Amino acid sequence: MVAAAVLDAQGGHHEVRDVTLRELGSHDVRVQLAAAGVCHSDLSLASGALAQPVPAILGHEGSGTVVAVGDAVTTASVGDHVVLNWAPACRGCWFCLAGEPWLCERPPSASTGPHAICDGTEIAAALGTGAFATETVVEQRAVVPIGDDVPLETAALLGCAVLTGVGAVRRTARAQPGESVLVLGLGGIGLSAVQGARLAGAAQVIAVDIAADKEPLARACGATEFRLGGDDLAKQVRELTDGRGVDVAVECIGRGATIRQAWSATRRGGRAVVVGVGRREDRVEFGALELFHFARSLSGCVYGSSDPDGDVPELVDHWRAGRLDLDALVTHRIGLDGIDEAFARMQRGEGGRTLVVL
Ligand code: PAD
Ligand code: ZN
Repeated sequence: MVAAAVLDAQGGHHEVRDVTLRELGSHDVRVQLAAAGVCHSDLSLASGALAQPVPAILGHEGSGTVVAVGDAVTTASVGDHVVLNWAPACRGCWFCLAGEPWLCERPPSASTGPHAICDGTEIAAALGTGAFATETVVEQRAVVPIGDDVPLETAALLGCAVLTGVGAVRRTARAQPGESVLVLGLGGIGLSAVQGARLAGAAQVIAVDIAADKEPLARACGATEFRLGGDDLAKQVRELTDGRGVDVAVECIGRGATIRQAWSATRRGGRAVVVGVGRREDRVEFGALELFHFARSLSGCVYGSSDPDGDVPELVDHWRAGRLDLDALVTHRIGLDGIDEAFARMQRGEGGRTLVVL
């Protein structure tokens, strides 16, 4: 039996239950989880802002130890420390072959049955990972082995926040040494984007949130300036950048209003990247003439345009060299019974990442 935090209904609460995981298929691995980060995407899946069949086990930012492998598994062995990958690549579809595996159109969960069962009820795994549990079963391509020297608990953050936030700056926006970077929204994703800007060698990293207590967290991650968000944000940012606006703006909230602010704070010819996952009905408006006048680009961003199989080991190397600080992202540690409270804290804009320690 495996203990799991089960969400019965969108808009409902989590309850910790004993569940039976699906049997190990020949291409599957069973992972005993060490930790799982609580991401805003989990909150969106729980609240109904994003579609999710229920009952479900959420959690997609996980790390742990492989405890069993199917007979056809070649990429992981029992005892390996691994990070979960919520967008595993098939390596054969059009997107994978075009070098954009984060857009892979053949997710593994499509082919498998229910993830778990409790009292005869089938339970889904959100994003195929189901990391809010003591163990999970995933396809081998959904795990990335890491070295035993990486602290297994904080390694969980590599599986979403760090890959996404660092990738948004370095891969999606291709920030260059000496550039100015604005990060709007300082949760786990935004704080990771701040670290991504530092890694990229940005000369100026302007961190913005509506919660003033994010300032020390942002500075610990490499922010050179902190500002409180508001309607005059673009003006504040122009004042900090010789009247031009930033080279790169990264929105890590997922609201039309803040996407618009990120766009307005970007210099002519600059790049605005939207990492935040917005609501279907939300809208962003800009004038048609603005596109010509400002010649900015605006792009969406899935998983930081990262390929976890290559990018997780690279991030681990940055951690080894002291250039990436995983501890600086974590402000709370909870058990499986603390997820609803972590969501409430997130809605109040409190703290950095919360880790469910398993
Ligand atoms: P979080 O809730 O921990 O952080 C969001 C932050 O934004 C908080 O610090 C808020 O205080 C702050 N905020 C809210 N409103 C404003 C505002 N008007 N101005 C300034 N700051 C504000 O979330 P997170 O860091 O876990 O995730 C951030 C987003 O990234 C969220 O939309 C999530 O779904 C998305 C995400 N995208 C991907 C992807 O692949 N694109 C992956 C993972 C997460
Ligand atoms: Zn996430």
